[in-house]
Amino acid sequence: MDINFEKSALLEIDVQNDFCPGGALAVADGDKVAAPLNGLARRFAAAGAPVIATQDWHPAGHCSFASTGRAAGEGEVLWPDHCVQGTAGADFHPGLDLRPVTLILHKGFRPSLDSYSAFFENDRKTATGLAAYLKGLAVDTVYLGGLATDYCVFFSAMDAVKLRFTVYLLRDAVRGVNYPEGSVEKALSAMESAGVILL
Ligand code: VGL
Ligand code: ZN
Repeated sequence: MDINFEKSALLEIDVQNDFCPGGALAVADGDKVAAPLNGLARRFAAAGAPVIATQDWHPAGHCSFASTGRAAGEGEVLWPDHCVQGTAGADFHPGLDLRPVTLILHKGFRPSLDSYSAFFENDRKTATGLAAYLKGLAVDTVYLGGLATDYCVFFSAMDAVKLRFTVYLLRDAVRGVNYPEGSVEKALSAMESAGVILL
């Protein structure tokens, strides 16, 4: 793969224990994204290019947890308790090499607001600061992988397109929840239609 490291960043989305087999919100084969991400991250690091790892980072009792007893809004999905700050489930999967990572970004830490995207929270207005960070480094192209294809990877990719980054999705470095059934296929075709380049 020919990469312009001067203008590119690698985004490793939510490669955390709770999204891997045995975790609270396990994604099938979620742990398999680590190896391809590591290979690419080492190439970015060797070139001095930014590698950002995001961490879903919820306080206990977070609004996205079904355990709150809250009714889900229209089209909203509530989840089992997952990625609670400071727990083993919130830790990065041990297979993810953190040495090449230049920035760890926590998201979803506000009690009453969730954040699927690495760029904007689910109110679609509150910035995480990632766009400003990347613009500050003169990055115009992002390579994306991680978990989950149909949620955090999807929303991150769509926001990156809206922010006018060139966006490459690392097809072998993503896995999905696929809830509701068919959501992975739907997410992949929506990303392609929006201009995300599948690698
Ligand atoms: C995610 C559901 C809830 C994800 C995070 O990382 O895709 N999905 N929180
Ligand atoms: Zn979450």
